[in-house]
Amino acid sequence: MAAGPGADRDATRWGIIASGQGGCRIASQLFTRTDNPGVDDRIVLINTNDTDIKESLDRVDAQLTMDREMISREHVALFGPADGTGNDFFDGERFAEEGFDEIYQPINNTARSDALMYTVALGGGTGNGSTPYIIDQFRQAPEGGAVAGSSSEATWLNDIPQFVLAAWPFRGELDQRYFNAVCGLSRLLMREEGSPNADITLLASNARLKQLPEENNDTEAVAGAEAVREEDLVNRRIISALDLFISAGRTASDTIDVRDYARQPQSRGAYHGTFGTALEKPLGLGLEVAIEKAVGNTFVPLDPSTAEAAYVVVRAPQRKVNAGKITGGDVRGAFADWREKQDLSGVVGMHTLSKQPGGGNTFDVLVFLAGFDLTPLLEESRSWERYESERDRREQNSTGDRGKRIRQLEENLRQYRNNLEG
Ligand SMILES: Nc1nc2c(ncn2[C@@H]2O[C@H](COP(=O)(O)OP(=O)(O)OP(=O)(O)O)[C@@H](O)[C@H]2O)c(=O)[nH]1
Ligand SMILES: [Mg+2]
Repeated sequence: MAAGPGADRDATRWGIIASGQGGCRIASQLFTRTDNPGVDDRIVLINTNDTDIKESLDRVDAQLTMDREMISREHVALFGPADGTGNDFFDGERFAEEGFDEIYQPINNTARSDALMYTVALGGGTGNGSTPYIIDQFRQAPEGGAVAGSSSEATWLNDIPQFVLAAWPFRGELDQRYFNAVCGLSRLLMREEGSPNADITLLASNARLKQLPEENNDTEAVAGAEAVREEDLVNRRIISALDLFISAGRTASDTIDVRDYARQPQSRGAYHGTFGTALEKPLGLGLEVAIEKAVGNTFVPLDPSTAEAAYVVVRAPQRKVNAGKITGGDVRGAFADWREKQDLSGVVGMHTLSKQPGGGNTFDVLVFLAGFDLTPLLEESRSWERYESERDRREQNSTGDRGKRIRQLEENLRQYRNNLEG
């Protein structure tokens, strides 16, 4: 998976850090491709459990472009006890703290980059427990936290942008999953003492992604095949969106820099966002129609009029862009029209046209919305009620300190949402 034809020395080099089973399954998709623009092979899978990592790779085994031994040697980190966390994020966090060196070394060796993208499923204990902890430690690097003790070469982490793709549970999972999800969201958005943690938490609801209409031919063909698991469909959609998100800083006419993705939402107090995609649309279809379609397909339920920031990335075949069949001006115009129609003129945002090497007759659209009201997500699958019932159940079997921490996480999330409204 060497730097491919689209590689550009000036473009942002991303590193991917996947934690827990869901996170590792999402990122394992990347090992199936000969070319990962912007990522190459800077991918690390971390888990408490070797069997789960094997399982993630088994799922894509026939399509792997790298040998398994090499993946195990350079792209895998194991930490904590092999029997896992029993779905408890407090334990996931503690194991990450105790095993930080095991986690840090492969990241430092393999995922050294200009920006980090974490992938995690929020319903679990391992990914959910460890990811906010690692982000917090890296935010303090190179001077502070666990990194300072483990390496003097941590300067690449200094001020590094940290994004997280966080998957919300499917419908009908156990209460504990929604409990984990709510607590994990709070910990990604804010450190426990109340300052920001991840730069942007990108939310993707499994429940929502499962029910969205099939997006492109590829997915339809796959969906037609037998024994395709719902997670695999969801994961492919997530990877398609991440590809577009990452493509924006590369060979584009109006380039969106990775820091723009964070800076503008953050100036409005927004540290969360989501994607919507419209893939493989025929060139000639109105761009505004495609943007609307992408907004209708957001990865979490939301009201777009509550967004604080909106970005649009259009990716089209290089030959068609060079021939003027689709231009940066077209994208700018469609983005402006759409914003006006949606009454989003006051919202910050940017747009870009990125070029896909080669030819073809279709284009892809990504919208990235940030800072929207979280209520529809917290109501989805009765997530909040289920969080509360698990919280109350735990309070009855009181475990002192943890009970206090849960209240703090809840308060932080409330505070974050209030700040957004203000
Ligand atoms: N998007 C997505 N979600 C998944 C996938 N596999 C599991 N999940 C979700 O992940 C949640 C469970 O988290 P896991 O990632 O399995 O947990 P973990 O991080 O390994 O932590 P443990 O609880 O210690 O096993 C559930 O809510 C599932 O819906 C996947 O392949 N893709
Ligand atoms: Mg697990």
